[in-house]
Amino acid sequence: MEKNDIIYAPATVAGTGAISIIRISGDGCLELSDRLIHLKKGLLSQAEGYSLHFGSIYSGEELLDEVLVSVFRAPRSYTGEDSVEISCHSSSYIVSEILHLLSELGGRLASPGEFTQRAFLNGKMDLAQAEAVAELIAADSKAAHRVASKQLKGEYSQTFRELRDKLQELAALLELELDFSEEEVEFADRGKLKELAYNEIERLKRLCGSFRLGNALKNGVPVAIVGAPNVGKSTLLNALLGQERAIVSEIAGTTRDTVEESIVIEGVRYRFIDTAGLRQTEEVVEKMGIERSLEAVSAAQIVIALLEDGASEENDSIRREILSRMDLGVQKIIWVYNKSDLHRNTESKGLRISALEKENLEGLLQAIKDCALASEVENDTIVCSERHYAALKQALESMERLYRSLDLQISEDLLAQDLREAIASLNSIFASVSERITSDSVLGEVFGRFCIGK
Ligand SMILES: Nc1nc2c(ncn2[C@@H]2O[C@H](COP(=O)(O)OP(=O)(O)OP(=O)(O)O)[C@@H](O)[C@H]2O)c(=O)[nH]1
Ligand SMILES: [Mg+2]
Repeated sequence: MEKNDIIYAPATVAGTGAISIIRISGDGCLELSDRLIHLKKGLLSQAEGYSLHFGSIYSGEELLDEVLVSVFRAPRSYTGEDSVEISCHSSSYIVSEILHLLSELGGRLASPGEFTQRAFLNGKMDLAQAEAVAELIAADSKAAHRVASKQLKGEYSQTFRELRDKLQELAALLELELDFSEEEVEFADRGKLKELAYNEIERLKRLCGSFRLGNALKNGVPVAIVGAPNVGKSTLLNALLGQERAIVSEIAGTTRDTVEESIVIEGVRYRFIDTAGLRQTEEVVEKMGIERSLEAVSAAQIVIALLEDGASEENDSIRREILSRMDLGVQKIIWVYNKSDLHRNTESKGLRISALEKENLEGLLQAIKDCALASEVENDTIVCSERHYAALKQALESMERLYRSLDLQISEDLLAQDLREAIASLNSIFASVSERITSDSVLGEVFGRFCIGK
């Protein structure tokens, strides 16, 4: 891949809208565009930056389309290079013909994410911001959008930069100790080092912990509906979705497999998962279904445990079973009594609903919303990228190793090595190109997941 060669790609999906946009970027792309597009007067290569032009594109002698052309001059463009955007009519024929002409004129079809990769390489954004571009495009709910746009604005990177700076301070303290080690003075006080390391470990832990929520906000909050057979789990799923998605019957053991459907409620996407009823059984297929139910419990952010009034003993064993699969530090559980329509005279306890009569579903929805957002503090950094999470975990491991070693008589060299590793892990999250610490494999991983044209 040459550094500034001319790349082009459609930036819009073919054939769906009225207009399609084709992007071109690289050294000499204005001159190349002049050979493709005929303006009434003047040339694109003489146009000012940030200007809009009307022109025609010919395929041989024949008029192909009349187009609008935006010119962005370096460095004030998305990629930081001279760039052009052609808005043409959204015919798949017109688009493919223009792409063909661009190729004949010497351009190269961009690879996925290559425009953003150039923006990164030209110092327009750091790595986490570049990733946020893809997240923003994929965001399909307000919550996912909010997380992505915070990351795009760079507040997110700032958190990691601060953390990295703290670790560098620690490294400096250790180095002092190294310098003086010949004279057998323990220069930096180990207690102080430990305290500093401890604080950063706590911060790393909090950030790692936010991944579960971040991932949920991005991909939808998984909400598992579990309980004994026949308590009305499938009825509840259907009621929440407002559609007959799962089969309901009075036969216990109707649902054999997990059934999943997602909806957006007040800006947050929820993935509701209906499961097979929990009970002792020897039946092979049902057993497999029940194992899946329990896996759904472990994987959920929120568990709706559906119980039946009166069935106290059965409820107890189910309670235990569910709780044994949960990490209550991060997962939330809502205990719900269903079929309140059958127990009108019972004293009310807990959250009572009737899935069948759609009674008090608002109460349940409120409880779900409270759980989903309880841990989301407005100004907190929420990690939602798998890649960042992996890097954070690595940094955390290195720091914990360092922390343990501080008590032992381990040489400063080794301590410094742990710190260097932790710093490198953090850098890999947000590094900007000027910091020269991003490897090609990281770039490949990040930009390979983009769509073409971005
Ligand atoms: N009266 C009343 N009946 C309900 C209510 N919710 C569900 N039912 C009935 O209970 C029976 C079982 O409902 P399902 O939704 O299939 O129960 P389930 O928990 O999915 O059962 P399995 O899939 O077998 O585990 C059906 O006959 C429903 O109509 C409710 O709130 N009130
Ligand atoms: Mg069911």
